[in-house]
Amino acid sequence: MDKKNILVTSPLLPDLDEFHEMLKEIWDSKWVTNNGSFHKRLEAALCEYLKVPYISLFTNGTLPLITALQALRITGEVITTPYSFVATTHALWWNGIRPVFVDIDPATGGIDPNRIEEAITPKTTAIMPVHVYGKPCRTAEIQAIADKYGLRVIYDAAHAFGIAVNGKSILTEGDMSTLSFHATKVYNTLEGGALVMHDEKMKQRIDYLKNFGFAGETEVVAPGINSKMDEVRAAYGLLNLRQVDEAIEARHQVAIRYREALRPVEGIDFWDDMPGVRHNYSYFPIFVNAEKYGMTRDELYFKMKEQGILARRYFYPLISDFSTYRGLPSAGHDNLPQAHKMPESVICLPMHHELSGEDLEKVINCIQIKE
Ligand code: T4K
Repeated sequence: MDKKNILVTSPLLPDLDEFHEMLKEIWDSKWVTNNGSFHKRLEAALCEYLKVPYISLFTNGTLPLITALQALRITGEVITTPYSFVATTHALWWNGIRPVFVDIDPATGGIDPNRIEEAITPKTTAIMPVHVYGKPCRTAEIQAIADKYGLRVIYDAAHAFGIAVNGKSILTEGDMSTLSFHATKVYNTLEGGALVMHDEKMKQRIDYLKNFGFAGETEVVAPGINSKMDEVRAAYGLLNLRQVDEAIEARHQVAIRYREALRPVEGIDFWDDMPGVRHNYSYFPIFVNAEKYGMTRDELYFKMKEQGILARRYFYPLISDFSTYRGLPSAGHDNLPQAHKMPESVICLPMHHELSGEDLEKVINCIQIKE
């Protein structure tokens, strides 16, 4: 049944024959995990591709968040955005940190720097913004506040693979940035993720932390965790890196067509590319203005579903509305007026490298014909 549906995304898969060859190499070596040769090769290749000084591979995109907080010894309260995938806030909770939600900037979907200072208390130790949909946050303003109050900045850059602003990788902002290489991302290693840092000492510390804190056969230097990427996924990642530019360009063409077709549709808003930014087109969110469009977001969403178009309402509900976080003082609606609007109007349209022209037009027609 899924075959007939138009899915929101589709994983970028390496050529199976090439993957078999790499698997053969792994089988022959009998070295399947724990910093093997494919792991080392992928770290080096990603540093070069992403133009970042140091990277550490992980088993998914959640553990780098948890580990970065551990590595920087973040405690107390952390200022963050409620408009993200729930893993962002969970990472704080798993470290015994109280999330403090701050409203978002509707122009980027990211945290509003103008609202950060009023949320700082003597317990605040860090800021954890998200480049949601890969759209860069207002990083200079965030850093200026962090510098003024002596706070750390950890970016959840799960969506920001390959994003650069005026030629500089967005992943070099703040103290550290995390990536997700989940199957649904622009670049994937099935499951996987990474942490990007500025110096070798921190890279070493992270490498210890993701391997139980082992700093040698008999020495444990920290209460680490096991979040190492294995050789099979590292090999898969090396192959996918060869084709990711092509995949991003295919997504770019989809974005061009969506924008061209949907610009005249009253009540449907979307973002254009930002000047000087290399985007990755990981998501294509549209925002439905029910009054102008004549249908609510959910009416459109369910109409699409009936037609087999499985778009997604990322990120609805807002994290601060989940029962786990609803009781926090910063979760109140009055504190987050903008953040409450976005999840009520957003639909992420199907967006991936192999979306066919026919499927693309079917999605567009469904939105253009309002009945
Ligand atoms: N921070 C942020 C800002 C994040 O967005 C995420 C993850 C994280 C941190 C944590 O990173 P990870 O620990 O996950 O690496 C998906 C992903 O599971 C999740 O990685 C992602 N964000 C989130 C935004 O979306 P679901 O529950 O929506 O995925 P699911 O299974 O419904 O898949 C969506 C669509 O993708 C399907 O309708 C079809 C397609 N699909 C999916 C899979 C898994 C495929 O075609 N093949 C597949 O194998 O969460």
